[in-house]
Amino acid sequence: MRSSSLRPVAGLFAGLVLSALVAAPAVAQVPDPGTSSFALSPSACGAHYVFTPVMGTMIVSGTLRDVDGVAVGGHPLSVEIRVLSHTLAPCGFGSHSKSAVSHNDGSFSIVFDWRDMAGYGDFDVEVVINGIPYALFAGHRSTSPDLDASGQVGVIDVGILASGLPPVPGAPPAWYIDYNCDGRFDVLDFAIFAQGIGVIC
Ligand SMILES: [Ca+2]
Repeated sequence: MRSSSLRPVAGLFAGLVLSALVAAPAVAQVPDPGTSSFALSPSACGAHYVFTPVMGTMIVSGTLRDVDGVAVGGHPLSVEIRVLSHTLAPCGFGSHSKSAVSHNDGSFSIVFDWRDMAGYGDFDVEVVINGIPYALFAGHRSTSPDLDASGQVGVIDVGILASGLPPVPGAPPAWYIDYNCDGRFDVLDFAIFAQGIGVIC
């Protein structure tokens, strides 16, 4: 008696499940690390980035694709900068973590500039999707005129600059004061350093 009264309900439930399955939209596309592609823009100095108010950007770009190689649009992702050493820090309103949403063709592009990279030091860049690391660019470093990452260029930065000078003439300077990456410190590097003087970020 009881089971027969449940039968119509069970049938109705099965019907609802079936219609839901038939009417269900396609499963949301999930970016696949194997088919998606990621790139880090090269700097003028290779893995050594220089950020000043008038020069220096770092672009992390790529295309998200699902396991079948189909572009995944409208998907959120973030790019994280992992600071490994020294004073590297966000400048002013900048950030070491930036987010984007992939375009319809799966592409995305995130730009870091001088407001995001004060100080100097080594860092890795990681692309994170759904909390999972999808790409890692390791072994990079950056420098700026604001060597102590205080938000402005002052006497402490000049002191750090001086500490990076070569111990003997002709020897290479510390990498973080060789702003134009030519292996020596001269007036050209100081001119780049001076771009940060008077600029508060
Ligand atoms: Ca130089």
